[in-house]
Amino acid sequence: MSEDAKVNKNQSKKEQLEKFTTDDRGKKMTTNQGLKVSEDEFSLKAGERGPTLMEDFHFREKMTHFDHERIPERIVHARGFAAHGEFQVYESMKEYTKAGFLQDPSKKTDVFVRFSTVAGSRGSGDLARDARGFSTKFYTEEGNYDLVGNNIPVFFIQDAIKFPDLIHAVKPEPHNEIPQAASAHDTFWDFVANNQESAHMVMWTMSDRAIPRSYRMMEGFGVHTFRFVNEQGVSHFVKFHWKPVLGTHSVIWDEAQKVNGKNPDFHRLDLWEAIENGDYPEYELGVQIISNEDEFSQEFDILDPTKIWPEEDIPVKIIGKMTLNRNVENYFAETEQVAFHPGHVVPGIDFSNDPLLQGRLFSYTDTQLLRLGGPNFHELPINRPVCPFFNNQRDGFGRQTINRGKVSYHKNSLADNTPEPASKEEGGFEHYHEKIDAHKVRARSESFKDHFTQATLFWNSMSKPEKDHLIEAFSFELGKVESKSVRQQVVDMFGNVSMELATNFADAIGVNPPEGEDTGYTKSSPALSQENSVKKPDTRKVVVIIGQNYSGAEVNYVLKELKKKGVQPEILSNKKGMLQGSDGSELEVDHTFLTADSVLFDAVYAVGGSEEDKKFFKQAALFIHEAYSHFKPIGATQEGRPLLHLDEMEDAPGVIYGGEIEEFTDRFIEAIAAHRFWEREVV
Ligand code: HDD
Repeated sequence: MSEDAKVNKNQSKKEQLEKFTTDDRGKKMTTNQGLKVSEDEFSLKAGERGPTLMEDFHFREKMTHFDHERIPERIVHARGFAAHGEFQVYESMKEYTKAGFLQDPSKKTDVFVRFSTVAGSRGSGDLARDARGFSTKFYTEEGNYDLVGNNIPVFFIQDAIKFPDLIHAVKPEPHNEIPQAASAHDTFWDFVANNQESAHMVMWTMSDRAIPRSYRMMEGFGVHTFRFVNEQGVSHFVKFHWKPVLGTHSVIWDEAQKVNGKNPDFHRLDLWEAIENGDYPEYELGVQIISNEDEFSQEFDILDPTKIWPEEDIPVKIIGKMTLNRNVENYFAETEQVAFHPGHVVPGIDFSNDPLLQGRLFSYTDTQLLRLGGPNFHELPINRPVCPFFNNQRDGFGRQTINRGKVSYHKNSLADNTPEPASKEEGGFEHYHEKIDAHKVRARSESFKDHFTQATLFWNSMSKPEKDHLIEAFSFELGKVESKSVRQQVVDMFGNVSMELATNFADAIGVNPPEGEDTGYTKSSPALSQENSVKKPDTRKVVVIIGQNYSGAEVNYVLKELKKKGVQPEILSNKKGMLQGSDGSELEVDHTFLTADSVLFDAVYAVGGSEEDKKFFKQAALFIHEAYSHFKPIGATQEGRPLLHLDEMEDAPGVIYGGEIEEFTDRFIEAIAAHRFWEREVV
């Protein structure tokens, strides 16, 4: 490649990563110095039964590298999973922003997205009750743009200076490091009760949003108010949303806890498999926009990160789509070493004065310095921009770039005063020229001091099952709090949100109901309820409980129809191997009663088989009963029907059996598309 091409060409992220990717398969083993190794089983010794020799450089190199394999885990969001993909804007956003990647609908921008839980360690379970991180790195031609958001649109605190306090409170308690990846303990709830700005976010983390069904079925939010700035220098306030094409869906708390035991990698595996199967997760990018002039038009302060902009008041304009279509090659090199930063912006996107955002702008670089061992983390393949970059920064641990020449300062004459800053016209980033005229103060604006109205808005917007889940979540979490005083403080605090909510969980946790009156605030925002989200059968997992000599023709028909609708049937029996159908057809078993569990599936299709014994019957019946108590669709044909507990399940919503096979299949697919049947009475 000519020098010119090397310097000036933008690369696709895939091409760039390939240059750093190696494949050891089929190769001779060498040391890191390239020396071929003749033996890798025995260290060098003085005699077969003698001591190991210091001279054994191969042993020392191998052991030293191993001893240094771990790096500090992220202080928050330690457990994560990521994938590559691409983003395309639907129409030019020129009117609002000059950001290059938001101009041309024919252009694709490579992205890397990392999802995470917040509180747990790297090895914790995926189904913790927690916010989920949703970080996107756009590798644009103008540099990397990072949208570092969560699946919850508000935050616990209003000023970044309180972040260490919040995280100390939610992490395992320091004296005994218990509990892992959970907010159900004294210090977290003590923080909540004594920092009441957390009320709104706590409503979200106690809701179903905090236990998503899948990373593919979660919304993402930039949380803060940002700015769009157009070519003319005109700014608009903007909030970012990711809307999953499959809709926003959750599991229930009993399932979440069991999933953490049965398959702690549930969300990781789900994302990995979806991409491997070609069911690429898709999210539409939406923006809410408020003009500069309307900064004070709302009943809340738009700079306050504990507030949403209700979608019914300020519609979300859908502007593009992201598709995740490639799994990583190597978890550590990519997912663990990726470094996000809300301060990685491109021309056309700028910050607001949200004090939480302002503090984040410091914290993210600082944390990478420790985590990734120095200031050259931008050179790691996953973090490199795909556009060329030049400046006078030099040296430091692990430096990879070999900067030619002797000039590393600005201004200079020896290199014609280059690299030189670019003008605005040449794409140089210019901070938005906001006029500031103020006193230096440590204070919070009066306009940030209403902590309850939007928490009530959230409560008002929930369906009946969602409200029940909230009451149960508060009852569970506070039921684990030892301090009675803290429990009482939390009840009193949430009386300001809803008397119905607080009175109900007060009863469950053995403290007095809150005093006072209900707030009388009746506004609701239907967009907040997941009941109103898109529901589809696509990629829902149906477990087929089946035995030898199953009724072949029927089963084959149902499986074919399920697959046509994008449903994923998986075969479960009492042992692995092949099953024979009554018509001579065959099915291979994917799971057994030992290796899988009801909580890992969205629906059950009970088929049974004419040769199965009592043990099969008992295990299948238990499995199905659990699915039933989790409100999931259940279908049964032929020998599958006796597996249902008909005394309880007969004519229950979402339990499908009987009729011609075509009719059964249609009704079963409809039930799968409905996801859950909350109206079931479960004892
Ligand atoms: Fe943060 C990581 C999201 C407030 C300090 N944060 C981190 C990640 C996400 C968020 C998704 C994981 C990035 C990854 O996948 O590598 N953080 C948020 C959101 C916030 C927020 C949506 C509020 C709106 N964060 C926040 C504050 C501070 C931090 C107020 C500190 C002042 N966050 C960090 C951090 C982390 C981090 C310590 C840990 C690892 C990292 O940055 O790279 O710097």
